[in-house]
Amino acid sequence: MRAGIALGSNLGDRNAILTEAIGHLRDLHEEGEFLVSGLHETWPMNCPPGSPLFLNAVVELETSLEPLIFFRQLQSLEMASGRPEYRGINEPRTLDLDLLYCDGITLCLPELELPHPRITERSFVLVPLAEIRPDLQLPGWSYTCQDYLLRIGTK
Ligand code: PH2
Ligand code: MG
Ligand code: MG
Repeated sequence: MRAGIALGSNLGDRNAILTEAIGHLRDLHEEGEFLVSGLHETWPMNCPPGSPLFLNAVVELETSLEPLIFFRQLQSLEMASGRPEYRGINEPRTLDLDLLYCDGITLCLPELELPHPRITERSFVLVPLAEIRPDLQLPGWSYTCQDYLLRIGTK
């Protein structure tokens, strides 16, 4: 199964944190191509006033783990980066790892929705995702990733 993961950091040494997280994701990757976008500095969207700039990236890898099990692995990596379990909404964080999609699987659980419901409105996800998977079209989408990006622009 190909899984897409959005990475974000706006607290601490963002570059080192994302680089290390990409290394951990590479360890979870099983076979075939490991796709990784560039690191993009982005303005905080829907965050508390005065929030620092983010560094964002997207990775696509191969895993045979069930989506929920894989999601728990991502949560463990977030915790290992020093991120507290409970915090205010969109408070600055060392590491945020959002599971974007697992192939064409759809899932609607309280803790995990697939595909991630806000991909198409977030340029900080669409820009790096379009770098590695421009033609991606997920369940429920009318357009490809590249088309959504053209519609909302890069801001
Ligand atoms: N993540 C959020 C909310 N806002 N803005 C940017 N630029 N990058 C993010 O990763 C981000 C955000 C919720 O997780
Ligand atoms: Mg997030
Ligand atoms: Mg998250």
